[in-house]
Amino acid sequence: MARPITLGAAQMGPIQLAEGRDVVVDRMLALMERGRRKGVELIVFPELALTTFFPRWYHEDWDHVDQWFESEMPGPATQPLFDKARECGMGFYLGYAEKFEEAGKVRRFNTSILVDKSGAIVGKYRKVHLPGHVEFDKALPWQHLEKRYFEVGDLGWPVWRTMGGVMGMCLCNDRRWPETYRVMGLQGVELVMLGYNTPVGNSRGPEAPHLRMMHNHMSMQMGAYQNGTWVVGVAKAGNEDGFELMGGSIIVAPSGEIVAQARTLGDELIVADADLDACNFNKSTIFNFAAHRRPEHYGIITGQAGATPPPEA
Ligand code: CDT
Repeated sequence: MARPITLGAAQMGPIQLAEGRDVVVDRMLALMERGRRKGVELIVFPELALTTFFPRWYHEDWDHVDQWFESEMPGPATQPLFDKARECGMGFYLGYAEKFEEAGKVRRFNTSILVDKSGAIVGKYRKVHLPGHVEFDKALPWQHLEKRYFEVGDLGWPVWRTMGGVMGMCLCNDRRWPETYRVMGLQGVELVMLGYNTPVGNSRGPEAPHLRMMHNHMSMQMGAYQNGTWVVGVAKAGNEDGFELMGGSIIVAPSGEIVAQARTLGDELIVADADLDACNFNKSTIFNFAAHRRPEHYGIITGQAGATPPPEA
C-alpha cells in the first residue's frame, strides 16, 4: 500500500433522552480504546453523537432545547475525547449540535468537526441539507424537526489536507445528494466522513426497512465510486425512547465496494485498512473530471432547486 490509513467507523447504539454526556463520552472513549488496539488512525462517530436525536421532540422553550447544544468545543464534557485522541495518536470525526452568538444573534447548526492526531480541530462542517419540518405535524407518527432547530449550514463542503490525505465531511441527509460528493470531488477529496441518524421506517408512508437500508448504502457507494473516494458512514442505531434508528454503518472503497459493515444496532467498531492511493484509479480514468466533465451543460444544477418539467400539451 502506498498511502495506508486504518479507518474506524464507531457506530453507536441508542442514547436515551435521560442519558447525560458523561455516559455517552465514556462509551465513545471505550470505542476509541478498542480502535487503538486495532491500530485505528482515524475514527468516525455519528451525527449528533453526544445526545439523543432530539429533533424528534417538539419544544417552544429554547432554554430547554439548548441543553442539547454545545456552546464550546471542546467543553468540559468533550475534552476527554480530545485528550484520548492525543494519547492514542488517533484523529476523529464528531457530529454535534453547535450554538454560538454572533452580532447579538444566537445561531444553531448541526455540525461536525475533524480533529487530527494531536487533538487539534482541523476542520468544521455545518449540515446543508436539513430534512424534516419546522412546526409540530400531528399527521406524522414521529417528528423530524431539524428545520426548526438548525440553520442551513453556511460553510459549503470544504476539504482539508490532513493525516496524509484530502478529507471532507457531511452529515446524514447530505449523503443522499450527489452534489454533496461532487463538490468535494472537485476539490480532490479522498475520504468523506459522515454520521447519520436515520429512522428504520418512513414517517410519511410505507417504505420497507430493507429498501431504506439499500438507499442508505447505495447513496454512499455511488458517492464513493463517482468521485473516486473512500466513504465512511456511521449510524447512531437502535431504539431511542421507542423510536427505531437503522444501523448498517459502512466503510466504502473508491471502487464503490463495501469493505466493512456493522452487524449490530449497538456500539460497534468496524475497521478497514485503506489505501488513499486507491482513489487514483477512478480519478484518472472513468472519472477524470478535467478530461471528461462538461460543466457547460450542468448550469441548471446550480441555477434552480426544484424540477421544471416541460408544459403539458
Ligand atoms: N438525520 C437525518 O438527516 N435523517 C434523514 C431522515 C430524515 S426523514 C425526515 C436521513 O436522510 O437519513
